Amino acid sequence: MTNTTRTFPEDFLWGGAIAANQAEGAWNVDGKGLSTADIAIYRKGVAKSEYKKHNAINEEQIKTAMESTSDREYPKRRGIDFYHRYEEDLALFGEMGLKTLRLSIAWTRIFPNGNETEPNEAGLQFYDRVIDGMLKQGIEPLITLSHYEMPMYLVNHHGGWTDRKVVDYFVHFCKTVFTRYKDKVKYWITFNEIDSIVRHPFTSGGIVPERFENVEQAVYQGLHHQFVASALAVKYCHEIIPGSQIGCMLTKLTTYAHTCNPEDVLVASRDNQFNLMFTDVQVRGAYPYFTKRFFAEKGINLDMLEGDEEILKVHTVDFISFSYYMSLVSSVDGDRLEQVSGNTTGGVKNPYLQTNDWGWQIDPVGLRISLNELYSRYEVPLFIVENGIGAVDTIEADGSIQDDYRIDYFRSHIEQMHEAILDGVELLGYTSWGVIDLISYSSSEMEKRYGFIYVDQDNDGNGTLERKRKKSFSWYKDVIANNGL
Ligand code: BGP
Repeated sequence: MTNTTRTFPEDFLWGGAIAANQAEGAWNVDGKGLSTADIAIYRKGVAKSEYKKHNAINEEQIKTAMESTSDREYPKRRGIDFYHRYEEDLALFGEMGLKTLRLSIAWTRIFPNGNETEPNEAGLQFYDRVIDGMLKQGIEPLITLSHYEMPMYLVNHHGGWTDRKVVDYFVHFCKTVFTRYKDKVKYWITFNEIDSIVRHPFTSGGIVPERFENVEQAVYQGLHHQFVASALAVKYCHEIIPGSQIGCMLTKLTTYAHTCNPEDVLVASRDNQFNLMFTDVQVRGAYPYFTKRFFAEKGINLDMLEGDEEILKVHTVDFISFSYYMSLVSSVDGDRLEQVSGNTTGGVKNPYLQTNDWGWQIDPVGLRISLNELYSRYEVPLFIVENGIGAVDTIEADGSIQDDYRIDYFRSHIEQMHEAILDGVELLGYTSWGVIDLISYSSSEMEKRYGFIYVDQDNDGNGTLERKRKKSFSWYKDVIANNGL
């Protein structure tokens, strides 16, 4: 029945999100192996509009990074030292009243090379402590199994996700953590932004472009293996943890047509269709009809094992989770028109919207559109697991951080989320991205801050790492205490 009362559901999961690769640091502690996130390059000084070109990595850069021990050059190695400061951070999350915290388990803490039979006990013990800490604060864990990383051993010896064997290794990792945390964790997510392998094949897929003759073939083969691995994770999650809920995760990119010229509308509709290809496979259990032509035109031939189609069909997800930061505009004349500067996904500038300093177009109504679009297409519960604004914060003379722009961003998005619930969309919860400041994915910078909690660290890693409540901290605390209203 449709909910028409002006309220959020009683058990709505208000929360925050972080990921191992951007928060933990401690990249070489307690037996952890190297992962792609530890190798991703710091792009200090690179113009924001140049990001796209810098998403790739070459042999020489990999060699240098593998030999380096610098966490100045490679900031994700130091994160915000959540590895050693998690107790203090969880206490702050508890104080804010978070009902859930989304975080990821680093594969390389549990299996340093990714392919061992026996897990690294010290890695498991770290997550024992974190999960117990969450439960002590009354915070429901929501765990991502793969968030922008993969063991470097598998990158160098198996071509990343292009090798079918990696599916087995990943499934072994999943079974290990399901078994370990089965009595404590109910909510799981398989691959963070599973579509991201297309935008950054190295971080998400362990694919080094120059090692492949046909990079697109490698990317879609890697994606196919991730789809199968994700479906098998769903299977074993349900088997090992009765009553568990496991979802897929998508970068939701609401895309508008630049004009009502049918050619523009067609381009935008195809972009939206492509965005939903990833959920089509994971929710409906099969590649959608349009992928046949898409793959044929690109000369892509997927190597599928007998039984793959059945695996995808049977083990579909319980919910769809997604990130939402911005909307995009597509045009048949895209190349001639003014582009949105900076953001990694591109597109034409929308004159009706403002952007943050990184060119991401702020569009709360687009969130309502996205929620309705996803729900009407699939009719399964949704979960917003990333939303927020990256901004440069300033510390005032009195030591406070007056981040009203962040409050405005969240207020307007939460309002639209509420409208979508009134529209009838079934929404499990909302976790703000970077509930505490952490290292940005796309720039590896610290100055692109998302948190309600400030972390004293600059782009070069200088700072005390002290945590400070921003103005938005008490604002979000009130939102949760009043169940969103
Ligand atoms: C999503 C990622 C996150 C996070 C966020 C913000 O795509 O899942 O890991 O980083 O985007 O992006 P950025 O850090 O580049 O500003």
